[in-house]
Amino acid sequence: MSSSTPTFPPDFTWGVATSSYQIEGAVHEDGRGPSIWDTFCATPGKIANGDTGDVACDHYHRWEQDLDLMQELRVGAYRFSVAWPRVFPEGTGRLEERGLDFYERLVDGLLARGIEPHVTLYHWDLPQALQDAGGWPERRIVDAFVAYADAVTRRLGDRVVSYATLNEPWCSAFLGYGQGEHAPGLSDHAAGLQAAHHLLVAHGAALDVMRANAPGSRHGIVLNLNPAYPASDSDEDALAARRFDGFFNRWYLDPIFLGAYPSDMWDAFGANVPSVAEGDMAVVSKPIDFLGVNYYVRTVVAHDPDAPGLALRTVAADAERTGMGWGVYPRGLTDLLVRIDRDYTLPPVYVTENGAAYPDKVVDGAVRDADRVHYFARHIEAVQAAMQQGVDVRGYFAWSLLDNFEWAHGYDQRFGLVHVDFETQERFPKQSARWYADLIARQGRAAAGAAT
Ligand code: IFM
Repeated sequence: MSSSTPTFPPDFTWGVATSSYQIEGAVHEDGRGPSIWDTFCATPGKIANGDTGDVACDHYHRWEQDLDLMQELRVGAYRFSVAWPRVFPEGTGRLEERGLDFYERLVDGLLARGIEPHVTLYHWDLPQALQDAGGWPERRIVDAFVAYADAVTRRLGDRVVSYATLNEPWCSAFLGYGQGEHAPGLSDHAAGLQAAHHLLVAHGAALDVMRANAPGSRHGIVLNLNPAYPASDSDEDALAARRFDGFFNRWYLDPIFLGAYPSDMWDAFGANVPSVAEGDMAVVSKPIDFLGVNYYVRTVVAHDPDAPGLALRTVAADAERTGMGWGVYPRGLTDLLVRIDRDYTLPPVYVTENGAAYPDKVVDGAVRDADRVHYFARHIEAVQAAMQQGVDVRGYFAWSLLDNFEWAHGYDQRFGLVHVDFETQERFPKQSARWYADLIARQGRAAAGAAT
């Protein structure tokens, strides 16, 4: 890093993130039940190359090696998710202790290495049995989630620094039930909105038991937020951007922080709006200790009267793109953090995911991923810019520790700081991992007051 290395507060959290289905493999081990992603992967045509999470990074067996890698990279925190079907193979009822044993070993292994555990309860791998009973669009899933949250927090307790109920409910609901791109693969707008509502109710309903079981932990939620910019100065484009923002961001932020769905979107969704039981919004808007923000892209939006639904289209505005084809716009992260801080009364914020896939090349046993280094450097500066404008950001988690199973893209897209050879399961840090380790070390030195 140059002399322009940003300086963060000494207690700022520097972490890496992963999720269960994307790295664990071992899908038939220790009593794990099937999840909707096992089923989706087995459905021809859903995943690139017919890839599955059956083996993934084999983290279930190689977790100690992966924890050692984190320690080598000097990360202070690890955000991972618990697989619901390892804990309740049928979704409810019979508890599988061996599943909890695995996560307990992981938590203790992290603590032994001086790394903070940050747990996400739900990162998309719903037990298939619950989907067979209707999945997130069915109200009874709320009780099942509360029982699951109870079991995990009861076992892991205060050893975990933070618990997020959900990761990116926008994806679970709208990609899973509304647009069919993710498991369980339904394309039903109304089902997507009802799923979103039950995800939010489940989040709020679980908080009390989570706090009772782990009073010393922080409890919150992780949202993927996508700032919308109008394609022109016209009022029509400004309104279209506002609608996109409503669909993507406000539909989740408003219920959590204001206790109501945004009225403009409620009207726009018409007959597809979810049924909301009395008292639900008070449950959804229970206070939380932190908000996790996942940031990857911004979206430029134009009014399009011929487009179905919200009468808008997205415009490709950013010349620089990642391997996913996603535009690179670091300033969007600053704008987003400043804007949500202005519009809501926020608890402390963590950037719980940020990162990029690039078509890495292994040359002479190394991956020199300068593009990823550049991506991270600019986004970390963008976080600092938001903090300088008063946003209370407490931490940053790079996505992801390892190259892993990137959902419908299978293993084609590599987000890792650490390269994984999926044939041999050999891992080695990329240039970006060394760079991130160096950044963390420099922040540590700055914290200790030493010259950099
Ligand atoms: O890999 C995903 C992760 O599971 C959720 N957030 C976005 C990442 C990149 O697409």
